[in-house]
Amino acid sequence: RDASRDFYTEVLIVGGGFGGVYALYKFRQLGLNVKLVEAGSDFGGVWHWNRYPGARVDSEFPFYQLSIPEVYKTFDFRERFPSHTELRRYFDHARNVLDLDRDAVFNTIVQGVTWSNGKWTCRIKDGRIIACKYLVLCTGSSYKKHLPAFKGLDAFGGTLLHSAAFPEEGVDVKGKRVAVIGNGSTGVQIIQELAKQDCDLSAFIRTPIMALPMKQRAIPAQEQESLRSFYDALLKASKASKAGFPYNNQVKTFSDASDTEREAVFEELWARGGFAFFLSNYVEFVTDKTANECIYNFWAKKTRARVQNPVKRDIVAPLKQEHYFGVKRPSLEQDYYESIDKPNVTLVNLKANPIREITKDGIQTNEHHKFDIIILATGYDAMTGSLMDLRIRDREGRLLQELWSDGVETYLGLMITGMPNMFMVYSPQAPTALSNGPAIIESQVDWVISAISKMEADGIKTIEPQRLFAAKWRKDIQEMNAKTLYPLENSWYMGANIPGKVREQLMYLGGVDAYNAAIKDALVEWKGFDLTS
Ligand code: NA7
Repeated sequence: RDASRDFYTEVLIVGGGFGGVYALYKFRQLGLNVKLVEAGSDFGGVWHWNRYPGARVDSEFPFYQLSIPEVYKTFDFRERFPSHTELRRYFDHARNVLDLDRDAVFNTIVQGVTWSNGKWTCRIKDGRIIACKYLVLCTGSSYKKHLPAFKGLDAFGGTLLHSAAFPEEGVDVKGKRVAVIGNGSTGVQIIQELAKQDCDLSAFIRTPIMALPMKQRAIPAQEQESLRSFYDALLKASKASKAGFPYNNQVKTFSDASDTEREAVFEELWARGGFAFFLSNYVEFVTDKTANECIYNFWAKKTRARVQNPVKRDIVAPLKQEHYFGVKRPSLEQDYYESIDKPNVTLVNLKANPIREITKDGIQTNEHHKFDIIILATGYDAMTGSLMDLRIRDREGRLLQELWSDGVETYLGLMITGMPNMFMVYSPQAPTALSNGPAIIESQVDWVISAISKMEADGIKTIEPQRLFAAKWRKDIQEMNAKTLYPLENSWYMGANIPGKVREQLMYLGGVDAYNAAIKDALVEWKGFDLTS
């Protein structure tokens, strides 16, 4: 083994998406020696990997950015909901302005992490070893791709792609027969885009998503300039909100509002576009079946009116509610419902005709469909997959997979018992996927920075959560979850999209604001932590 490329750093950040970039920026300010390793060849995280046609974020301008003045003062967004190319331009800009490359090592896949003698040792796939005192995992929620175990998947003779692994040069679909399996937020964007191209498109739909109108628009330069001086305040406000956007909440409860008032609220939220209809709606939709049905009915009325083909209409927006609204992640669309109406688009309802196998030249349901290209928009082993792939062992040598074999246990969604000085960002048991990404990422990184600066100042060598506190954090989340409709849908929030994964709520449900209060409180007197000095 060539040891010449091994190194030690005080702080090692794993992952170069929003979390990693913000952490690198903050650790430099703290004056610690810091390095960032990234599996890909560039910064960007999900925006480095997701290059499929139509890829775009569902968080609106100006909230989907980091509160780093050097970057936001000099970057112009062009659209209310930026595309993947615009987001890569954003990361390139951050990279140049902050000279991020100075502390970054790309194409570096961590595949073994152990603790001994007061430091973490990371084994890299190519044999290098990197050691550190503090390990900060910014590996994201959606890194480990989910490839369903379809019989015959390997036998397909055409082009098989997962949505997160599109070639940089794109895929030519002209004149081709293309299948898209899945209609989560990814599938919706791909279907909407490919439907407009000269191809025969088939969308395989198991659970129809409830997509909401994006109301995309260009951001004029003048509007951008007039808002720029408020970015700092707006981004702070997003961290003090429920879901990472400073949206309004309803003043009246669902049950106190009359039918006319409810209808007016729905219309107003619908007209705003984006996630307003989801995040500013009556909060009871999460717990109350009647409120949920009422919101569903409004959504179905609006959506059904956009689909002319009656068979397709019933597949994507059934008249009678079959699934709860908003407890599986909704997504945003521009003209998805008009797109699927086109004659070159076929919908296959997988509830009636499940996939039996993938064949050499297509997909077998109760009939055989021939394809040149199959796109798996089948999601991720979300929240835990990227962490487990690091093959982290606790101080006793037990793998994270063993520790979490009966379910995830973290303290504050930030640390794991038995894993001192290891911090997680955009992690399970935080409001992660229920929040606008940068808002929760910054909240967590800011906490890690405060914790480590306090440790350094007070001569504390290690911190580690006490088991009782971690167990209570977990129990509180699951108890809160039991009072909601989340357990009734098979979402990746619940780990329910991956066969064999423990079915449990993976998100903290109290909102970004309450989460921030809880983690700050724990820091005051190191509540729930064991320290060594
Ligand atoms: P999602 O949201 O997990 O969606 C995956 C889709 O793939 C969903 O429609 C699934 O149907 C479908 N799927 C998964 N496995 C199968 C099998 N075996 N057969 C048929 N259909 C299947 O992933 P996305 O990439 O769209 O979005 C991930 C996140 O990225 C998103 O939430 C945003 O945060 C951004 P199901 O609903 O399980 O019936």
